[in-house]
Amino acid sequence: MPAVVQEKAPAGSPPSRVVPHERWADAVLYFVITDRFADGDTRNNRQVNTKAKGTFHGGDLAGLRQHLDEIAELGATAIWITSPVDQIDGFVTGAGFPDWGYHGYWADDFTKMDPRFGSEEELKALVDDAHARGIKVLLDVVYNHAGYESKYVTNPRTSGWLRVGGTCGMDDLTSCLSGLPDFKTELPEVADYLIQAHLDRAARVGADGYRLDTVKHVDHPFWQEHRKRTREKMGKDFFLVGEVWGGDAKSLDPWFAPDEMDAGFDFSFQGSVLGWLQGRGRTVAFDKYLKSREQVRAGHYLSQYLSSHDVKGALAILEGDRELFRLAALLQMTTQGIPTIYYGEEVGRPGGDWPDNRGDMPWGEKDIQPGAGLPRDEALRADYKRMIAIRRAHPALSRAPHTSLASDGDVLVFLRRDEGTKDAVVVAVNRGSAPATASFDVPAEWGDSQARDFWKDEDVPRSGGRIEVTVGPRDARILGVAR
Ligand SMILES: [Ca+2]
Ligand SMILES: [Ca+2]
Repeated sequence: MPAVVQEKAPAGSPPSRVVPHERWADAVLYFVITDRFADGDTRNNRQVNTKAKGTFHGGDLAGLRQHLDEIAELGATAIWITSPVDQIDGFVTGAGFPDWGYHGYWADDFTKMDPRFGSEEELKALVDDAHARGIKVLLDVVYNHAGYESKYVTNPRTSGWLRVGGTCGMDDLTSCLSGLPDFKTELPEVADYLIQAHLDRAARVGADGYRLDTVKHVDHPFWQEHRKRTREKMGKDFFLVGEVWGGDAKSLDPWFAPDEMDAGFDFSFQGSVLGWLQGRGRTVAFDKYLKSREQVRAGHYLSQYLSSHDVKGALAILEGDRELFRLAALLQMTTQGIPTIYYGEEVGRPGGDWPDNRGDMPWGEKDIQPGAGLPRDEALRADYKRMIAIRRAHPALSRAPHTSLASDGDVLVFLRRDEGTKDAVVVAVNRGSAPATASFDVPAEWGDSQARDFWKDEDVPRSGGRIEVTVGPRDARILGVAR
């Protein structure tokens, strides 16, 4: 019998690999609702009805593992997956339809995996396969609450750990968010249990960090203890990105100043970018906004998204205008901070308001459930790949400060210049319907090298020490020299 059996990739198709990011500032994050991505094992399907919005759709860790190349080929360096822990076995009807815990935010038992998503062995295999492709994995973790009527509430041993009904408070920390049982994270016994349950799993599967849910609803001493213990067990690189609702460069500082986490989602980016592209507000104001994002505390990061599971997606806000959506993505990928791509938006998943913003991953002609047959915009995906590749090749785009070069009329021109790598890139975006001109002094970092437009993939001539280019209507240029 052969001693070695190849159990993965079929012959002739080695797994796609990305160059791993060296620092989190350079990461490109891809967020997946596991239940809505790919169904890799129909044997674990329960409460599955792909036609209903609030039921499980059958996606699982096995399916995500089978289609990791989809994400690797795009160029993402990290994946954030919704929580795989055991969810309550029922539904709520407050929204007017049966709504289940397919999203992973209604835990029944943090120490168990939900069989509908898969086993811990499957989670570990997913992490191992992601690592083999150069991709890191962040687990979504909820400390603030349990699912409705979860075992933590009904078990007499733990029922005192939670605020429910009349014991719910009135402030951010003690209120019962959406009526969910609120953990008394201020009690050492509760904090210890919650931290340990997640940390044990993260260690067993080799996760690279967490996306932290509902951060402002849990007390600061908890987050400080949490930071200490995650670092003790997982090392100092274990990455923590928090959801502080409404967070931006300034309002995240109470969590960054005590170093409770590395990064936070930037809730200001979507509205600012889409508003400017739609012609609302002056270019100079948008330019100032981009500059203001640098106020984030040193060593900490913003993560900018265009769509998420909690807000209306960018393509829907833009009423399906893919030209403007492409420009929004280009601004996301040429701006400081960690871009988070919400699964499927890169192929034009239409999104919409909740719960339509949690639809199935579109797989087009590929026979992958639950999103087989949903149209895919491959041209848009190809543009995403190019934007990500340009960003990864030019550290100035992820690390450098923002310097305004022009902000007149409908055209924004800015320079990103990174001292450490001597990399400099000029970005010009035209939101208007007429061609415009962008002209600027050649950055010293370019020396005598041939200037290129990486986005148009063409050489750009210079005249004296200046460059002058035309920026087409609703179009952009990304200029620099090859590295
Ligand atoms: Ca399944
Ligand atoms: Ca709370």
